[in-house]
Formats: sequence, C-alpha cells, structure tokens
Amino acid sequence: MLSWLPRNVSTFGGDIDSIFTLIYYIVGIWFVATQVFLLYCLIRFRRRDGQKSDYTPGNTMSQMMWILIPCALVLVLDLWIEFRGADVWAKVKINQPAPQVVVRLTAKQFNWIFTYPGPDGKFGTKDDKKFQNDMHVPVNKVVRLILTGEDVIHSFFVPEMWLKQDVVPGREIPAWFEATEPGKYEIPCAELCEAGHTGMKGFLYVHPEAEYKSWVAKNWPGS
Ligand SMILES: [Cu+2]
Repeated sequence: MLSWLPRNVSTFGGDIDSIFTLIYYIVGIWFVATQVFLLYCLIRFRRRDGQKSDYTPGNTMSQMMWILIPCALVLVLDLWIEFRGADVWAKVKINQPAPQVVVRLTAKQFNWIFTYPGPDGKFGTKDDKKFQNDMHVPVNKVVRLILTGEDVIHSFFVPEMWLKQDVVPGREIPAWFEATEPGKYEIPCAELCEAGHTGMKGFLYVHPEAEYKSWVAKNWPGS
C-alpha cells in the first residue's frame, strides 16, 4: 500500500507508517460502509407510484440513535488514532534517545551547513569542522541534530529517514534519527525559502562503522 513512498531506512519509520495504515483502514471502512448504506437507501426508498413521502423530524430517541451511535463510534475511533499517534509522537519528538553522534545544522539561503564537534566532542572549540551540504554518519547509531537557521524558515527533510523538521531562526530544535542501511540520501529543503529554494539540497552519507571511522580519521588526522 505504501509502495510509492521512498525506501524506509529509519528505525522509527515503521511506527509512523503504522499510524498512516490505521487511519487508512478506519477511513476506508467508513467510506465503504456509508456508500453502501447510501446506495441501499437510494434503492429501498426510491419514488414509487401511490406512495407519499414522509417527513421525519428525528426527535424520538430511536431516530436520534441513528446519529448518536455513529457519532460515538467516530469519536472512539478518533481517540484511538489520537492515542496511538501520541505514542509515536513521543517516541520520535519528545523522548529522544541518547545520541552517539551529535551534529549542529545551520540552514541558510541556500545551504545546509553541518558542524561536527571534533574529537573533543564539544562545540565552539578549535577542532570543530564545518561541511557544506554533506552530512556523514555511521549506520545503526543514534544521530542527534541541533537545528538552527540564519535567515528564514527552512525545512530539513530526509525522505528515506522519515524525518522532516522545520528550521526556525532564533531557535535550537533537536531532532534525531538512526539509519538502518548505508547509502547516499538526498536532503532537500522542504520549505519554499525564496528563489534558490529548489537548489537547496545536500546529501546524507550513511557509512558502515569502519568506513565512518576512516572518514573521521581523514578529517581529524591524529585523533
Ligand atoms: Cu530552504
């Protein structure tokens, strides 16, 4: 059903998809049920010779039940979606796991600038290193991003990672992901951020552990 979406290589991608699937089935079943009922009514109560139309004000309890029961059902199903959705929201946005790699991201017209803290693990020190539009991370590790912006609102989007987060100037917004497969994934900006918007893209390189270590060794020699 979700085969037109990009390949999911994110640990929480399946949780997000499960909400889509839940909504799809609930809405789908209601759609079919109401259409079948509508068709039945059209045929069963069609115009016939000698039969007068009936005015139904709907103020007896048995008539009102036709409204109240479906209403209650819809409310229960809605709450089901709410609670399941809140669980996934908490997992993806609120209870962020302890990271093994931390990267600061600064978005500006029309670049992603990734800052790595270097071997000391601290930002704002001499061994910090900036990369334009290229992000490198190891596979199967929790990566935390701290997103900031310099000018307008941008949106950091990695479709395969099921991750999209607005970047708002003046704020530091944390996000995270854990990639399950090595590869090269596009990072488009998903916010119309001015004329150069369509050219604002970077790449996320997910490396196997050893390859990531050699990338680190190359960029911080002697570390
Ligand atoms: Cu942008």
